[in-house]
Amino acid sequence: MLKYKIVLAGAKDVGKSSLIARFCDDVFHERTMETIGVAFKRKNINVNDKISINLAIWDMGGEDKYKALLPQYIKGATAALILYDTTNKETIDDVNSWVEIVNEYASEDIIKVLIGTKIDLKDKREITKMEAEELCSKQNWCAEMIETSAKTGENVEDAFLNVANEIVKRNLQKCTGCGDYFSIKLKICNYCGQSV
Ligand SMILES: Nc1nc2c(ncn2[C@@H]2O[C@H](COP(=O)(O)OP(=O)(O)O)[C@@H](O)[C@H]2O)c(=O)[nH]1
Ligand SMILES: [Mg+2]
Repeated sequence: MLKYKIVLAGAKDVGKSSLIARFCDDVFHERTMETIGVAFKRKNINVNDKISINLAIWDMGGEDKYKALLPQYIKGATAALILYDTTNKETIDDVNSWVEIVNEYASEDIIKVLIGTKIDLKDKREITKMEAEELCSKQNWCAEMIETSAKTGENVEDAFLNVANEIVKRNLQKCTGCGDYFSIKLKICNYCGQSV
């Protein structure tokens, strides 16, 4: 089983824990417990019928005092999901500070995705998708963004699937012999011995 670490970051109450709960356990709670420090979950995801990868998903507490933990936890991460709340403008202003930490402490080739949350709250929306996309490219935060709702489940699976697809694209190659996927760092398939 191929294992990868992904880290969620973003201001308090943007919906990090809720996104993980929807993705991992298919549940949603209107009232959630504040994440103290760092929480952790594992989940397998199938990228196509051939590859199943195991995601170790790290949930960071959003308060400033926990921001100090990110440098330590982002090390060795394959992807960082940076969340803002589409119903709270302040949270997108906070994205920059999280991206800066990721850029400083993560490996250079880390996959970064910006995620807008709570799109079920249509009447409360303060940031349009277009505004977020513009900010994202102007500030050079990352290449990809997606909007989600942990309440309805909209785009939640897709948010993680996009990351998983990108992980596969960057890290694995398909063996011309057996058809299995193996690390791009290897010159010989570790399943059947076929050389690249
Ligand atoms: N309506 C709605 N509420 C959400 C959504 N995601 C999270 N929430 C609510 O926002 C609050 C904070 O969520 P939480 O996951 O604890 O945020 P965290 O601090 O980033 O982990 C909770 O009351 C959640 O129920 C969503 O997609 N839609
Ligand atoms: Mg939380």
